[in-house]
Amino acid sequence: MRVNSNTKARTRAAAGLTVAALAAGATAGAGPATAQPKAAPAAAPAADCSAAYRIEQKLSSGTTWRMCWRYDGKAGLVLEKISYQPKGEPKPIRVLNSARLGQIHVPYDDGSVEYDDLTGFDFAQGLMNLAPGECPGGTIKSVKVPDSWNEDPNVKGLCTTTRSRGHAYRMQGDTANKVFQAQGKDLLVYTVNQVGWYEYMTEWRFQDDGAITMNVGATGSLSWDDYDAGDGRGWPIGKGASAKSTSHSHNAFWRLDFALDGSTKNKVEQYDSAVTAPTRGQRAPTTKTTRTKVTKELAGDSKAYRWWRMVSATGKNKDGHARSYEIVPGVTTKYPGRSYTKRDLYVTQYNKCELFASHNPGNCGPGAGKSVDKWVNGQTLTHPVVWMNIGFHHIARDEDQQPMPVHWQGFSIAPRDVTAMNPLTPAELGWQNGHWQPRR
Ligand SMILES: [Cu+2]
Repeated sequence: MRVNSNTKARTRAAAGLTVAALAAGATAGAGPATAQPKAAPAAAPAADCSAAYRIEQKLSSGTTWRMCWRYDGKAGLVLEKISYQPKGEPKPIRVLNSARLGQIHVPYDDGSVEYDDLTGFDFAQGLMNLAPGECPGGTIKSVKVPDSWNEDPNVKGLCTTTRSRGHAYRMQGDTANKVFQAQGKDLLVYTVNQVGWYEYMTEWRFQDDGAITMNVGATGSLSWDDYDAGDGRGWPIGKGASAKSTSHSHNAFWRLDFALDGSTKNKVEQYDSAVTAPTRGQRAPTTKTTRTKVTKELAGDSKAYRWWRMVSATGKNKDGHARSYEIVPGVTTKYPGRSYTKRDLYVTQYNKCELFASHNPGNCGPGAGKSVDKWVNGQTLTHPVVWMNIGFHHIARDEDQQPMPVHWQGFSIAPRDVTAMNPLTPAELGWQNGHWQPRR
């Protein structure tokens, strides 16, 4: 059982003090996170939001990400109007209207309890102050929590920073001493939300190659009241076998409202490949890939050789190919215990009332249902919304104390034909598009 709201409020107040004490102990102005927000460049397009709610980062490799943020009383951080502008593109390319969590569902293995952390357990209220050192090299923005329980509703809770991710590419040139290589850079945007004993990191990673990776990391502490799994559904975590932590699942949902090239009339496609053993005369097995156009709402499952993409209704790259974003599912342990966790991916027709994958608070009309699986009912997709369900079965281990190391779950979306070439192609190689001929 988790702590109740009152206890949790006390817990959070105590944690807040810790952060304040840390901040007070730091030398004023010394932390990298105290860097001043950068002024918007003169060439910035018409603002989609006021400066306080704008995130704009030009990465050293030349790619600029732009977006607006707001903070929802249940969903927490919501990123909107997200656009990507690699070097060489004359203007920002809109990718998403809105990107946010859609639920974190936490059922315990012994059947004693399950939590819907966003809609039922005050995930958004639990926004935590970040110490400067938690946002290395970045900026911590102040977030006003709607209907805050605290005297001061403002939390220094949103970090935007950059991080290296290692090689973006490497290629040996045609002379022995020429190596083309680049180190990838990412914009990171994250918050930490406390729910009971847990602290969830909601991390959005915007890569300079156009990919977006979204992850939820769970840390904090194992639930203190769950140390007595006498029914054999836990794992011993203290000396001997007296303290057992009940195993449970974290089923995280994301809701992505795409708007490729500024239009929500995107098309969904599913690709499946089948591998066939060699027939007489063939030297190797053959693989055939087929495309299925998804024109109606979908409840889909991840599997080997399957992927989906969202295709722009209007935009083409300089090769004349329709722009798209591929959905790259992450590692998941699908929880079959509830109707809404039974499938990995849902695509629903946009409905402004459909915001949470389970226990949706809004009344979306008679018979509409309260969970995402119910909203897949055959509607034609003219404005598809993607819901991704990534599950993690948490069987505690001795190393989970103390604090519990962050365990991550999430997935990516990756550009497919958004640009005609690698968006990080160095100028010298810009001519090597398609079946190029060696130059003499
Ligand atoms: Cu857990």
